[in-house]
Amino acid sequence: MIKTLRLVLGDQLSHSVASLRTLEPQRDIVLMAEVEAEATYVRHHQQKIALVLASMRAFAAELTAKGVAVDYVKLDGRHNSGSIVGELDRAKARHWPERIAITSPGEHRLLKAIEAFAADCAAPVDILDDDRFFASPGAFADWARGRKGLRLEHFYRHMRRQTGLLMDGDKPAGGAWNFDQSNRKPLPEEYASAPPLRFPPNAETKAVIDLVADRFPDHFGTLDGFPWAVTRSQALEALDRFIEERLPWFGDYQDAMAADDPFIFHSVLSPYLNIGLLSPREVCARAEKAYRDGAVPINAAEGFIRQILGWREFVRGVYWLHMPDYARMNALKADRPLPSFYWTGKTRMNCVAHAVDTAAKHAYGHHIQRLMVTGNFALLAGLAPAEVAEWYMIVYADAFEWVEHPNTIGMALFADGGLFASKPYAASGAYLNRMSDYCDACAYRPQEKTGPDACPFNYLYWAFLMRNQVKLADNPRMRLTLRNLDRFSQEQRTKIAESAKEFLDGLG
Ligand code: FAD
Ligand code: DLZ
Ligand code: SF4
Repeated sequence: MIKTLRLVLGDQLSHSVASLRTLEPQRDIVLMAEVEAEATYVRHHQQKIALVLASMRAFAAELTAKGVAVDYVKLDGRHNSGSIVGELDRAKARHWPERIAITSPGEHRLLKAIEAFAADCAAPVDILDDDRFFASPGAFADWARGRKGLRLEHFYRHMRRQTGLLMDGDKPAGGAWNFDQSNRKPLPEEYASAPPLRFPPNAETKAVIDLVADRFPDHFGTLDGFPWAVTRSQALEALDRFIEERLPWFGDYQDAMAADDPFIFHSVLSPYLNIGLLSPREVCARAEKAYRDGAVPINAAEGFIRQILGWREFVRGVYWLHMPDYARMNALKADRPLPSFYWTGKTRMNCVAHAVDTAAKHAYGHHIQRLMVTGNFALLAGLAPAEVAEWYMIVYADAFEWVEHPNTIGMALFADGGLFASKPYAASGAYLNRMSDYCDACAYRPQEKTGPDACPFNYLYWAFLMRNQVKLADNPRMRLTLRNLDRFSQEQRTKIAESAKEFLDGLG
């Protein structure tokens, strides 16, 4: 009889993950299972499924090479039950373990399923905290307790002090907590950025790619040119390359967008962080070292570390504090169905077409593309938050609910009523025109406010404010904007409403 059956999920591919920490190779068995349900509870991008399964196989091979017994269930294995809990049941019957160890899953739905399994299981089941993060859900809840609004900046400073990252004694390195003001530059006409490292698939990864193509042919996106690292050592190479070649300019151009450059100076490390090939601690430590060594400026190191030590931890805290209700929030009562161009990219809006195309080809979009193009459009057009959240879960390789839900429902759509965003991230075409080159080749004109040639973001922006004026009236950060709206003549309002109606009716 084996002592402990240890489950490792597809986003827990860290050798130090809690369920492996006290592993006794002679007496324990590690269970890893490829299951249909995890690929289809939302119909993930084909590249995401291939990334997770290929990385699981590589991780299992690493464990086996270390002398660990791994019970690995393949997707096309005989009698595969199709679900994680089904595979736990089958493994229990195969091995009769004394106990079962599971690192707490990253998504609420799977945690509930595993808790139900544990309640019914004759052997004790230890559901262990996933401590690969800087802050546990409990520590976040302690920090949040009694606060009126949850603000990233307060949490981030708390985390800087707690971890000592970018701190000189009790003072922030570089003399300020936040260098965001210098991180909003549009790209110059001429610039050069090195693209992220690509990793040609080995035979096992190719087999997974074929399997995914066979089993999930209708899922969004393409598998062509699958570029992803599937092992920790490859992910470390990708990290090295980013620190050397892109981090120095990350800060300056963090908010910029370019039609021909989907990655610009971004790290493209989120899938590796989210499935456990890299740890947030080591990634932040590398960025800090580059700053201390004089290789990157403070606005780059700080801007990058803030995303991981700040935003990534913060949104996870919000998720666990408010699930399951969070997934259903709809403070602005938005109910328009997702237009088909979110899948096909067939729209005259060049910025949106590019965002969808980048998602299909690369299973990627950088933050401003997600927030200010597809997110902003969804906010302005009043798309139903649950449909939008499902879209974001589907189209990106890094999508996991704990990070995707707060970013979509809270940050992009303000559907949580401003739980942590101090105002909606609504913007007209002027913002997109300033921060990107999409408008140059667009059928619409960013300078025109209404009418058939006007950029839809322009009239949808004001129509959004008109529609939500009462709901937003008490928001101090909206006062100036709403005062501007009050100055509009009835004729201007009518033109905006007509243009918006015509455009939205045309969405079908
Ligand atoms: P970089 O720009 O290089 O940033 C470095 C790292 O910081 C990222 O790898 C990521 O781990 C972290 N990070 C940056 N911004 C955020 C943020 N807002 N929240 C949490 N972590 C952040 N990120 C996901 O990992 N998974 C998602 O499913 C996801 N969904 C999103 C949905 C919407 C609507 C929006 C607006 C943002 C979403 N994000 C999500 C956050 C962010 O857009 C991605 O983390 C980032 O674009 C990943 O690309 P990168 O690795 O090149 O990031
Ligand atoms: C994303 C994913 C996919 C596509 N497939 C599997 C799988 O077959 N087996 C597995 O253990 N994990 C998979 N995952 C990751 C899970 O969806 C993830 O662990 C949960 O969403 C919790 O974050
Ligand atoms: Fe997007 Fe408007 Fe610019 Fe066209 S004109 S690319 S729709 S912002």
